[in-house]
Amino acid sequence: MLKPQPTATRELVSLDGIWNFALGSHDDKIDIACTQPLSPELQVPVPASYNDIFVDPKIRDHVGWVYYQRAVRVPRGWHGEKYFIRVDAATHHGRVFVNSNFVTEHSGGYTPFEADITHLVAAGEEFCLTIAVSNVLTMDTIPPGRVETLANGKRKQQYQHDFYNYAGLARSVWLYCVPQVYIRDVTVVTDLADTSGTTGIVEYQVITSETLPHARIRVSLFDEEGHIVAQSSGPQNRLQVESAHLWQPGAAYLYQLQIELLHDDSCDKVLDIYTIPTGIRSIKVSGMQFLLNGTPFYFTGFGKHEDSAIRGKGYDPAYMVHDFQLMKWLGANSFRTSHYPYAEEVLEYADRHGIVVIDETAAVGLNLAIVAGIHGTKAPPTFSPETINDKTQDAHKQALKELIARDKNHPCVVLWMIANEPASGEEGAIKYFEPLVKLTRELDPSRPICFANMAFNPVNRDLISDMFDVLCLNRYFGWYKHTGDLDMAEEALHDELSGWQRKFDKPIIITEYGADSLAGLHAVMDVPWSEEYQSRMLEMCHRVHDRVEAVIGEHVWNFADFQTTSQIFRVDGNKKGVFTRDRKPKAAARVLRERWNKAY
Ligand code: GCB
Repeated sequence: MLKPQPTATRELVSLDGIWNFALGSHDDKIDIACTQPLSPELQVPVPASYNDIFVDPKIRDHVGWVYYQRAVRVPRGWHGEKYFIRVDAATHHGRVFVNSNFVTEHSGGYTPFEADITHLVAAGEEFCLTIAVSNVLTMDTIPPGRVETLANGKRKQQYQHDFYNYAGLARSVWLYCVPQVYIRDVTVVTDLADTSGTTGIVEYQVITSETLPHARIRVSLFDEEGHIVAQSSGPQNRLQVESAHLWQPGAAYLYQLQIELLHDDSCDKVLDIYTIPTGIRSIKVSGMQFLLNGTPFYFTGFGKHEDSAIRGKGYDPAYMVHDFQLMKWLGANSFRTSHYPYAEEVLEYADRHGIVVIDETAAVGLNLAIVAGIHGTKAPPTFSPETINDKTQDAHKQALKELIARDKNHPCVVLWMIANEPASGEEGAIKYFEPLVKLTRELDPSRPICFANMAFNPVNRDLISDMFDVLCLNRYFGWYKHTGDLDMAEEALHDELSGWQRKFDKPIIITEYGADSLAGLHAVMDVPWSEEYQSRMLEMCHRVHDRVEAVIGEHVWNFADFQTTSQIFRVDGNKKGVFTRDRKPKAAARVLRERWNKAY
């Protein structure tokens, strides 16, 4: 799915800003009256989660639909064009209305959707745009959850993941136009032709709104100086670039792949034009190595969250750039979009600056043993008709399709993570995951795939790891296990990682390791929650990572402290950040800076 882009043939209007806002009723019904003009009594910024904007628990804890509304004018110059409303994210369900006419709906809170509204409003006209957004999670959604009705009649959203269920329009909304005949989609796959790594291959496939003769699709690859280095025609082809500048971690080089649809009687007349920033690089998993451009790559960095005070999961370019600067300061070369696809702007920035990304779906919480473990209750089976079932699997398939459709052309994305900490030791896991693995490989045969395994499913219990290319392990030795005893933790971590290496001979990335720490709490001894303990725990893990050959990467959990749902074992959120929520470094930052700034 192409991100809207202003080009010589396309225009784009941002609908970000202040919108009118209203709370829906306390059920799952859409209130059609809310698509009539709303009072401006409550107003919210877009993009932002709405939960922490107000100081009203009724809004923060609301379960169900809310309504966003604003007036929009279609530019008068768009006569004869096709125009679309595009919502970058509505968490978790969105319904779009144009002057009370229902236009489209979408489930999945972290991927975009759009609708053609050309037939509903004329160029030059103003209309009332309403977007209804529901935050409800059920066993049919990704991520899954359950709405509980309390004794006092209040509805409460339950879910199995650690981060707060922020909701709303957390990313941009756009009105954009394309010509009548237009480029609908483009897929770009790159590789290196030889082991010496000098000849780059760029394969492309273009889908147009109507079938065109070959000669009317022209594709040109420009280098960073603006020179054409390869050219071709037709909807699919393979370009070869001699002495290619490679997209390298920490040293990105971006070519521009320009696609033009030409008029039938003149090559000088361009009907539509779209450009894809293209990094030429190869990815290969070989034995216990992860090869980027033929060279073994060691991942250093973080599992992150889109999370900040007040705006919740709202996209904020200032936070984004600052986070990248902090990662660079530490010597991090990569991060994981835990636990959902991030705003596309984040991937564009990573492309431009050579930061490697593990891209994750929102399939988190597919494990009923974790919550049961916390509360000391007996866990129901995770995979059953009443719990994670065929409908969840359908939603998961859709989430994979949308993730890959959106992110497939980003050179920074080197690995698809299809789930975080599912119940991979339960019987139903094989039947649940087999079709998802197959689908992911069909959708993108060019990238390896993984899932994040959790401690309850060690090597002798996990049933699905053989389906994946890279083993990703989330491990908290020294925190959830052997708390405060780093000697025991070190031995146990080493034993466990060695076991995985022996059984699979595949590369291992430690996709989570870390400890909570309260900024400002200091201790001489190994006192959990102190900044020193967090540092010493990371150092302990690093000693082990360096001793296990298969370990090809480490992502600390988490980059920054983040908000969680109210729980007794969280103190105003999860404090495993190496930075506080407002991005002040804790002592652990120094440990990482020292380690990661030496070359890997
Ligand atoms: C995990 C989860 C992550 C949690 C983290 C923690 O294993 O993947 O979402 O936030 O543990 O801090 O408990």
